[in-house]
Amino acid sequence: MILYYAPTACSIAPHIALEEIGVPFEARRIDLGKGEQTSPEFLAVNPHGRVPALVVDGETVTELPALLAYIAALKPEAKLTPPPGTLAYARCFEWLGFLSSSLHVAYAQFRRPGRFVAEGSPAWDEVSDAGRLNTIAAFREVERRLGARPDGAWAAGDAYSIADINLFPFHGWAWRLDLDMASECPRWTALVERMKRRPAVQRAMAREAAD
Ligand SMILES: N[C@@H](CCC(=O)N[C@@H](CS)C(=O)NCC(=O)O)C(=O)O
Repeated sequence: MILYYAPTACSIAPHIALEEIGVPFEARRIDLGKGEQTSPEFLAVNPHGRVPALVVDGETVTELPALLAYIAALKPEAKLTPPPGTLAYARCFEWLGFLSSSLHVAYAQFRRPGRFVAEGSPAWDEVSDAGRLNTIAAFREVERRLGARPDGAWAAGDAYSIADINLFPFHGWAWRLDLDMASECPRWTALVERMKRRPAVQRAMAREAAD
């Protein structure tokens, strides 16, 4: 398997998940700042021009929820999803859906308004500013949802899961929002700090920092 990732991007989520299950994989870095996601070489892998992309048996799989669910299912013993049929299982996929369809899209509106309005449009700044507020609202919604969990719990239940892994990268983007995460999102911050103590998380972070 080959994981295409970019440092500081959402692709650290499948990177962590692959480290958690301990299967062999190759990590290939894409420099978004240099526009490598639109290079002919990468577009041949993912014509959508985004990371993460996971190549399995010559086929490319994209979209965080699909990648995380796929990786978790590769090694059920790692228990990266709650048992199917439980409420925790529903919560886990509720997180993946919310993060993908609401938080990530709001952040894209903030940072990449070109996905919403034409380049040079007079609405550019207004769209981006509204995207920032939408992202802050989504961050507060994450904290509210985590606050409904008992102290010390993970996002989807008593056990660590791909829901926590999916929450990880977005927390790191808060500095761009000018949001003080320690005071605004203390539960999310504590969850991320707990994750950083996991060897798999440390391995993924170290690889992305070193490459
Ligand atoms: N819906 C996609 C979103 C992927 C995405 O937007 N990735 C960003 C990095 S976090 C990216 O590749 N951006 C490059 C670009 O927009 O040019 C997913 O869930 O994987």
